[in-house]
Amino acid sequence: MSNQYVAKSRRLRSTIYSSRIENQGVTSYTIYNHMLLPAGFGGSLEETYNHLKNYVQIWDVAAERQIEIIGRDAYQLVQLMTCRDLSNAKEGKCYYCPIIDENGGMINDPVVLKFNSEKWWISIADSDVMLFAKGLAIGKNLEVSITEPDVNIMAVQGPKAFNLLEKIFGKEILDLKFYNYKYYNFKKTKHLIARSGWSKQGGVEIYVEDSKSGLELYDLLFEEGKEFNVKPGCPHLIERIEGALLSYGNDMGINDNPFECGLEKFVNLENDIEFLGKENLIKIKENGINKKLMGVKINLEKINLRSSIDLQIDDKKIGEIRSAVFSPTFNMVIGIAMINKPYFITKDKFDIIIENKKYKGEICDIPFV
Ligand code: THG
Repeated sequence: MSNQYVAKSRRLRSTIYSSRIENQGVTSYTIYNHMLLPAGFGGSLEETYNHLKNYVQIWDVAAERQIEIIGRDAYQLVQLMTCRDLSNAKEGKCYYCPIIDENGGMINDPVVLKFNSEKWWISIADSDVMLFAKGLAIGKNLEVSITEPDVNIMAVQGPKAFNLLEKIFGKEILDLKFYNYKYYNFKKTKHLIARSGWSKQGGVEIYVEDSKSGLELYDLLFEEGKEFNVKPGCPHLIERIEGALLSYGNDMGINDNPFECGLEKFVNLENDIEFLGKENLIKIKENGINKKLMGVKINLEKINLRSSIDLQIDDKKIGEIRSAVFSPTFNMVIGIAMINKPYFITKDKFDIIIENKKYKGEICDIPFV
């Protein structure tokens, strides 16, 4: 296989950290929300995985863009887009929310931050939520302003994250609870810090609005982090599959509903909140689903997925694998697959053909155990 470069341009946006991470040796990018998202820093995937699980990494995740909804009808619009009940949402909290269309299909799976009922941020995965929100607001005549402010998130992830953060922000930062956010002072600038992030290793996300102060903080994190073996990093394929953190566009899309994605915990159909696709989700819940995201384990030492691959039993398609990687922890390939009924219940063994060779795999629950 040959390698090609992606040509950068203004349309393919850089982040405020791009020049930093390029000096620090970023080796690959992916594109996310029309923006550069680092995907590798040299070294093997296993080395960076071990590093993330033992030390602390700083990630440029500015491509997790904020869609800001402000105005009298802001709550109504945010609620219209998600099946998660936000009627009792609290200021200072973050909410993982499926955003769905009129059929119940997944549009996005952002983290939603409530500031007050008239100001929200939707921290989006890779799809154009701003356009969807604008269309709804115009069609429904809602009094809101919808923008994408230039907020650049840096994540601090890993078991040593709080040792490092404490050096800069003091003991106070240790009291921040999971999926809560607060403003913390760094010199003369306040930064919004949330205890969240796309890894299961713990840490925070710093929503940088003042880029000058943010870059100063970025540099200081590396300086103060030396004793904790800090390194630049990025969302990690092995770690996120092992932790079953879903990736919109990879694991799911507009043709999958939240029940099929295992997100039923974030679907509230019992009260009278109004959101798009509610009728359909009620029907889907009554009738049951025909496919479901499941884990798969395959007896293989490596895999490099660029598109989904069918899974078969006796030459009949029973589903498709959508993300996969070799896991050092399980010592085999693990993956996330959309499995048809009844196989997501019966969990039979299946065949997968890669480069004309047939391998055996099995279906399991996610998270993997
Ligand atoms: N942080 C922020 N914005 C984001 C992401 C993020 N936007 C894009 C993308 N990631 C959105 N997708 C996810 C997927 C999973 C989680 C967060 C964002 C996640 N899930 C928790 C878990 O599965 O353990 C559960 C959350 C809960 O229980 O409420 O963290 O990472 N800012």
